[in-house]
Amino acid sequence: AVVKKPATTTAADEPQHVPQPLSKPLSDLLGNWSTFTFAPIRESTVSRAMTRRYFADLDSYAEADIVIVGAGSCGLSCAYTLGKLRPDLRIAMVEAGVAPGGGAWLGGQLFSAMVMRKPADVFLSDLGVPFDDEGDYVVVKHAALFTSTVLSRVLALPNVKLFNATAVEDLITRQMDDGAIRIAGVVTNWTLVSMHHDDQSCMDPNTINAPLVISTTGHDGPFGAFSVKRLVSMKQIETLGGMRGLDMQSAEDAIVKGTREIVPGLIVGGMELSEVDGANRMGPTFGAMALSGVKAAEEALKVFDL
Ligand code: AHZ
Repeated sequence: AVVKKPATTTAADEPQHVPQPLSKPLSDLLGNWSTFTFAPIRESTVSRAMTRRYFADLDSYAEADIVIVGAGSCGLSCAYTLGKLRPDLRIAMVEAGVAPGGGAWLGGQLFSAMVMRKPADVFLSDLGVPFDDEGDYVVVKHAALFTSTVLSRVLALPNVKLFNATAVEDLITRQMDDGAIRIAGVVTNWTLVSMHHDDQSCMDPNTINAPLVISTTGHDGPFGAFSVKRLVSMKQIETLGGMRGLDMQSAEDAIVKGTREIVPGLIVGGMELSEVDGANRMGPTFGAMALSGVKAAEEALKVFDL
């Protein structure tokens, strides 16, 4: 069981305007274009509107319940499932890129459509993403429809904060009574700052403490498989199995079944897991990424003793 730390206030605690559909055409409400003008503004007001919220979130999420590393299809599916099931848990998502979504903006091979094998269609239905039913598999007309929908659902949750353009650069560890190591959070830095580690003398990183980290950083590459590569270098796992060649039939089952807590405090899902287990890649079929995210969320709830 995990002890939750008290939260401070977050930017999400501020009252939000609830949008209402308009009863008239927009231009009726905007008035005459010849006399059109925006409400007044001062530059510092814009800066403060953004920085106040960002720093309130940094303050609040310095103690999170869960950190999800990587906002690709697996990480986003996980955040959606967890954030919706447990509004009491405060979830920080950390994404190295400016644009969240990872490899799921195209269906693969540079074509638009996204294929998901059944039973991943249940996840699409829950999200409200339409698809063509082709029997054993379904097709979303554009991968960006899936990615933008899951992203918008995640960002609308009051208990999830996405820190994008922020890379996880190390893991926080704690020694337990039996001598074993538990992962207890992440070390982060802004990507642009970290690019200058070589030409600046000292760049101190930021941190997020959390009793549980879910890593979904994708297969190996310049950024990918970050957490599991770090587990090897800190001698918490002996070696990586290395992602194997493409086999759609077997790869997706292996990723979903294998999604689990790899070392205490660190759950690994999505293609990062293929590097641990030596699982095959599946190429452009995305059901396993969605359902590995769902399973990672359920594994996380076990850690929270529920
Ligand atoms: O930017 C990365 C991407 O958005 C992000 N990421 C990686 N390292 C990070 C770090 N800190 C913060 N150190 C980091 N963020 O993680 C995200 C991974 O998304 P992804 O789409 O690459 O991974 P996924 O497992 O969600 O989906 C993989 C889908 C497949 S399968 C496949 C194949 O078989 O070849 N290829 C892809 C892209």
